[in-house]
Amino acid sequence: APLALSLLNASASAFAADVAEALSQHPKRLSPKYFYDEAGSELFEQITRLPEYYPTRTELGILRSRGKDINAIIPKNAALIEFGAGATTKVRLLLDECDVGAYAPVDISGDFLQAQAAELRRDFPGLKVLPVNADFTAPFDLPADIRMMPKVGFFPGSTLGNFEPHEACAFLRSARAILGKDALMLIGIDLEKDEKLLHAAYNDAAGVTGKFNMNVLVRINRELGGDFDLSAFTHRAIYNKERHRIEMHLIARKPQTVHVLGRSFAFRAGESIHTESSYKYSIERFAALARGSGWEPKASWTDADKHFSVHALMA
Ligand code: AVJ
Repeated sequence: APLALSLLNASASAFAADVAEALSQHPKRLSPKYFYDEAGSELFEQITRLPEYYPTRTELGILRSRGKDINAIIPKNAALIEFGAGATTKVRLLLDECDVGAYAPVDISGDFLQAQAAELRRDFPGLKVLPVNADFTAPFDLPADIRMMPKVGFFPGSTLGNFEPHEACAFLRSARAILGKDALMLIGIDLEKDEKLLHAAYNDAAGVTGKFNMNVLVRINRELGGDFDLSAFTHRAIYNKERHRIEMHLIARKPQTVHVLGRSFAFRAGESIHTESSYKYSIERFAALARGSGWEPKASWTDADKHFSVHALMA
């Protein structure tokens, strides 16, 4: 049977185990890493262009306007290691402005990496492009060619905000161990702001974020043989002020029982699956988190409205 065959696939079984465990939690939850199948990645690219979703364009504006300041503090002929390299828009801004000798995008999706690497080699002939196919949340080996070069980590997009604070600290410690002493790290961090702006950014009028959120149920149905009735769930993003985080939820409209992998999960009307947290920091709270993980804040830049920030940390 196709389901049995697909479950033989190692990643499908990891997906299956994670989903079964997460839906058994109280409250029910799912890991945001499972949003990014092909449809989810495309929906996220659409989100970055939504008028309400300010983070991407604001961070690009900072990287563009502060490129010279960033170049002034990174070591010459640096090796740039990007954690979770998606689209290359942001790194191209750094490559245009900064003296970078090598670029090592680290991502779990190998084919996407290879395609992007080929384009970068074409556009930046002098640059060594060394893709690393790995899960950046766990230790990985840097390519031999860059081990003797000064290292600069790059983690844009406030993707660090998807981690619980203790996980963010653990990731920053791990990145420091991988990059080594004297390394620099450039990190994009979304800043706390007017709740109306935060709420709009995750509940866009066009409903793209809702489709992005629902897509994880589509993926569970397709890849794990689940029977989620998509019309029986609705997207909601709330700002949890005391936790400083946007929470994305899928709310059950009515009582129902869902079956996945031979297990059944009962939902009360109004019960939610917590599918993602996006933590929002202040400059000071992020600096404290960085220090707690062994990094020393060296500089930070924001846009004029202080909606978003880019931080330079020293190992
Ligand atoms: C890619 C994780 C930074 O948290 O803002 C966008 C993902 N979720 N809209 C974010 C997301 C809903 C985004 N990150």
